[in-house]
Amino acid sequence: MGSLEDTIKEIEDEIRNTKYNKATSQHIGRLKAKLAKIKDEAVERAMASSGGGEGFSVKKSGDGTVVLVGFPSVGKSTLLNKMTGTETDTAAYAFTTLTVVPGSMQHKGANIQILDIPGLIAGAAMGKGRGKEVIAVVRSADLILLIGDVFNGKHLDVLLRELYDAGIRVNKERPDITIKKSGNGGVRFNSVGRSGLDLEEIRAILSENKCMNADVLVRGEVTQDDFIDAMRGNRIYVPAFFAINKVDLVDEETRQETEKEVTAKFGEPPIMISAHSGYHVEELKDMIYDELGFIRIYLKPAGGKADMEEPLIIREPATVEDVCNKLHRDFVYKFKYAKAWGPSVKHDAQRVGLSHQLLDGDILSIVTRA
Ligand SMILES: Nc1nc2c(ncn2[C@@H]2O[C@H](COP(=O)(O)OP(=O)(O)OP(=O)(O)O)[C@@H](O)[C@H]2O)c(=O)[nH]1
Ligand SMILES: [Mg+2]
Repeated sequence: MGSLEDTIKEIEDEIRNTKYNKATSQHIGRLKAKLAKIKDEAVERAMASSGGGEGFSVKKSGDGTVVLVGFPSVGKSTLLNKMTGTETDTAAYAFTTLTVVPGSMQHKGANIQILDIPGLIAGAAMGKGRGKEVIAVVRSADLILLIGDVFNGKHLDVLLRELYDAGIRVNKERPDITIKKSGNGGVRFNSVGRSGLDLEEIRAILSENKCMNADVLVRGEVTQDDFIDAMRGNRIYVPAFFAINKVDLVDEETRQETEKEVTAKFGEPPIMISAHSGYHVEELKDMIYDELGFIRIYLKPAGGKADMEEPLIIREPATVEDVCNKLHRDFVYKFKYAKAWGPSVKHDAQRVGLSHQLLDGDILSIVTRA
């Protein structure tokens, strides 16, 4: 184990100590690709060896799933209880929660699933402290709510690094990179717009993964890390934001300090809350709702009146097909056509197909075969 950690550290040091320029870019690319490979393999080994994990997985349900991620004792379970009325154990000692506890929160008509998980610790990506199960749950969420408390804003880096090592990329669009391996012909590289990488760098990175022949297409500007991510695969891109809990315990000055610290490290200000007193918890619910990007679709039975009281809640981007799938499994098979009124169409009662993109406030009438 020690030697693997040493190897990782050695490579990391070398990357840090090499200035990136035209002459070193291939070397750095190769080192980074090597590092990613070693780390991925270590994570895979840890995941395979740390046992089956009894009944840890939870079925996703509701209109969207949020997972609460943070170190032990920051108040994740207390917050879940506050937001959902669930009764999970909370306690003043670490590792109170040992499994995934789901709760559901009703907000503005949406039914949002909230998952409380055991506290994440350093090394989680490598399977430490039920890391395997925790990471699997985090990877499946639609939104990550990172939670810290006023005393440990500093631990933020560790939290973000664990997620990163587990292949989770927060608040980042998936870079538009296609790598098609081929039998021969070497590496061919095309880009739409300025990619930021050159053929030699790409070739160096690919060869580190024993890939000598490939067609590469990059749209937009990307980094070496983006390219390595695309090559390794198995990366997920999830939105996330930060909440700092227990603000009731400190004075205004400490609050502001923590807020500043987190903002500097994370790139955007956290929401300051108290799960105990409920301070800013309603605002937090609003943020979750907005972040999940819900839209409301009013359903109208053919020949009847639209139900303007209880819209169907679905996440953007949503097509008619997505709505059908949410209503009933058979709807897509029996689908004839649909009619729409509202922001997504040019005129009332416009005929639309399964692939039509819906917008917030649309009224939809689906016509199926008997
Ligand atoms: N003063 C104050 N205490 C809080 C707040 N939120 C949680 N606590 C306390 O902090 C302790 C830990 O809370 P938990 O909700 O169990 O923390 P957790 O993050 O679920 O911890 P693990 O399950 O061990 O990962 C408990 O004693 C809570 O009562 C808060 O907003 N203010
Ligand atoms: Mg807990």
